[in-house]
Amino acid sequence: MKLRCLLEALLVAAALTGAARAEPDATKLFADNCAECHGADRLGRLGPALLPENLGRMMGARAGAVIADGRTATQMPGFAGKLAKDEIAALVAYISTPLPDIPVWGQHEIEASRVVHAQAEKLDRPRFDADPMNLFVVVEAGDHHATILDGDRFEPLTRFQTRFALHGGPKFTPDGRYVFFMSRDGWVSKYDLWTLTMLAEVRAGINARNIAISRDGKHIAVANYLPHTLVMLSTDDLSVEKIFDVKDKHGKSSRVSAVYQAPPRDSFIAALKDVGEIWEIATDPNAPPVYPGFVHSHEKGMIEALPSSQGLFALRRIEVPEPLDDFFFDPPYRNLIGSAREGRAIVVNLTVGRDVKQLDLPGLPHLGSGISWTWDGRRVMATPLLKEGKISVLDMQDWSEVKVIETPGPGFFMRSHENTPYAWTDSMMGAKKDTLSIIDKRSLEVVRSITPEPGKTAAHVEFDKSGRHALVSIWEDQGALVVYDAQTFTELKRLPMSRPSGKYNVWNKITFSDGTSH
Ligand code: DHE
Repeated sequence: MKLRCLLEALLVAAALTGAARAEPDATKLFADNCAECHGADRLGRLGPALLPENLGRMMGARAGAVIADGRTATQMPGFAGKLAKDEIAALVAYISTPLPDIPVWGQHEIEASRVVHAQAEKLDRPRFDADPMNLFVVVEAGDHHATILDGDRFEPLTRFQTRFALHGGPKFTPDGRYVFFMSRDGWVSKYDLWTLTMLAEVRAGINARNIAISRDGKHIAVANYLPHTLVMLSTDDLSVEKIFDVKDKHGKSSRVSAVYQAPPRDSFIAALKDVGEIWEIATDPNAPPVYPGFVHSHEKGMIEALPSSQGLFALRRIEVPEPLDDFFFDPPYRNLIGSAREGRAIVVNLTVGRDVKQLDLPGLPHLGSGISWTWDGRRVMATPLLKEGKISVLDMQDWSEVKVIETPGPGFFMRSHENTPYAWTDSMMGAKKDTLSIIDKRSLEVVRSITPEPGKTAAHVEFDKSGRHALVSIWEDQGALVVYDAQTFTELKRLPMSRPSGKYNVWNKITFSDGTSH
């Protein structure tokens, strides 16, 4: 009897040990704990999509910490009391694994996602007395909010919740009334700055990069990584106007790294991540026909003419020696400089439609953050390097390097304004992340360093409409927006904000100011 009891006890113990050793079932854990908010397909519902492409730097230990402790100021609870450490680790591994197939996200899915919050009203002027041309839209990434700031008094007009993880610059209609935001989950939101109201939203992709607005303000282009599409939306009601299934002329599919507006050309220019083509898409309804040439068809074993197109959304393919992302354009939009892999940059002449120069630009230039101005009688552009504490200044005529300006560490953004002789840049990617460098655009020397708060990341500067004030972010969850006098560099005001990742001045954006991003 005793022996049987002992045996039974041993069997129970063995079973328990075995249970403790069994691998946690991540699929079941996800279905039980996460699917309700993040979707059984991981594509997002109330909560964001949980795909490696969308999570970016939120993967690994950071994702584990969020699952364990939750996220403040969101509906994400902490699971530390409910799930064991190995179960949390299994969930992290699960959401870090790409989906086996690229999900379908076409016209039907986009249209079905539409949320209409309010109708636009007919108004002659805004509902407030602040200058509508000097408003700032401040994206607060810490708790996924946006603040609309009066750029004369530096006082918030309103603050509202945005979609999770906005990325890239919001884009404004040419009259400055409406602004469009985009989230990494592909949500595009239309907001009325005159009534301070969110109007409508659609999900144009599953993992999106950025948006651009057409010269006439009628169309929005959405660059997607997932699926491989470039989506055209009407700015009126966010309805789908066209979806480009992005493939090169040989049929190879590609992610879209970014899309930009080229105002003098009345077109969008898109950077393709995986193929050696740049796409130009007409936003002029009367655009002349584009003949994209011929291709060898492996299926049919013959040379085939590619379909030509004309008018609105006519597609022109520009072949380049290798995939380029992160573009900077010269002011007339005749040339672009794009970064290729291995520290190389390629200049493409958009008029003739081919590459004209290759440059060595080691240190990973962040061309999208570049700015340009006239120096010593010639046009120059300057771009921070993501891997080195340097600013590279290039002559835009012959693309030679005019100067390399040393900064305390690698930076991400650079900003200026027509009415200031200074350019401001950060060192947020290095040890001196708390320090901004102010460069004199005449001497190309750093003339001042500013540390808004020791030990706290300082980054992303934007000027007001007049260029007299520079607004700087303290890029922390308990961060701030700091207003500086742009001539004396003295601090004028500090507004608490939650990781204000970017700020965008209506006037500077709609006039394509030299010192800011477009
Ligand atoms: Fe960005 C703009 C690409 C990581 C914050 N970023 C852009 C643009 C591109 C780009 C192409 C221009 C789009 C536009 O304005 O319409 N960013 C990339 C990357 O490829 C990269 C390195 C990797 C990635 O994961 O996408 C990257 N970006 C980041 C970040 O980690 C940042 C610092 C934090 C975040 O919020 O994701 C970041 N990117 C920004 C911001 C802008 C931006 C704030 C708009 C700057 C502006 O003033 O216009």
